[in-house]
Amino acid sequence: GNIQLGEGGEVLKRFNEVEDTCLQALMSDTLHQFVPRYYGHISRNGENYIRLEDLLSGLKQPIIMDCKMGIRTYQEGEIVKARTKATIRTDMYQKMVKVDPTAPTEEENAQRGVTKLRYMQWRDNTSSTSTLGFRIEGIMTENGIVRRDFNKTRSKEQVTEALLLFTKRQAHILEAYLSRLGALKETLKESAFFKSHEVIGGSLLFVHDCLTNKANIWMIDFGKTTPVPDNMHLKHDVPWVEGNREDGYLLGLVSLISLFHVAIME
Ligand code: 4IP
Ligand code: MN
Repeated sequence: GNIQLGEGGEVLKRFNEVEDTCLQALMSDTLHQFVPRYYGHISRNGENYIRLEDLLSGLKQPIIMDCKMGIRTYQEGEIVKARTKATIRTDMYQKMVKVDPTAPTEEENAQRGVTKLRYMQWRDNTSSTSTLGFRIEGIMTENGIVRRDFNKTRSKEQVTEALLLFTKRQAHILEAYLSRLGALKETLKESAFFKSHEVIGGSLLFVHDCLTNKANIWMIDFGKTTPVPDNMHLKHDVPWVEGNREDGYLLGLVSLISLFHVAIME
């Protein structure tokens, strides 16, 4: 996709102004320990890239899970766009039909398209995003096999099942993740960046290595993370109503912690 390997063992990600600004700010925030190290940007073959620490460097057999955090994955501006200048997306209609042929309305079938807002809301409601405040986007197991078929993984039981698959029920790995999730929660509460930013579409990347027994989590993907006005402080653990900018990031983190607890008991 939009990730490449750089020369100094770093990772190059397609440049995005919003993400670049966030990463810069994060380097001097308490959250820096949960964010890949940022080395500025670089231009290569006429394309601009963000240079980031390679989170997999030194790992022999990394096992990876990407969880997209928050109770919604679209920005409030998407609602405005749908109301004022709705673009009909055929690609999103097709992605929708592939997962559930009965999902589109008669009108959507007739136009063979949906608005981005409609697609994103459908994705959030079909997965665990709306109810649990996060969803599993993908899991890569040791032989490099990637599973991305978690679109309809919605209930606590289904998510727990996926966590057990990801960790192979290894108690020390589950415990290492729990401890890291707890530390992240405490750090988020202290973070000036977190108070002042609406975090949409950001992921937690879970990485462990069967050979070294190390397990870690990282905050990644800040392309839709935006500052709120100076007089506004987000709580991240209250429901979203249009205009309050709340993302439910902490609701998702609390769900994850509780489901890792359930997984340990299984
Ligand atoms: C994707 O849907 C993700 O929601 C992307 O969000 C989003 O990109 C894409 O919108 C949308 O098609 P699937 O994951 O179901 O394929 P993210 O970047 O957070 O992964 P945006 O642009 O919203 O960041 P389009 O408009 O880029 O296609
Ligand atoms: Mn992501």
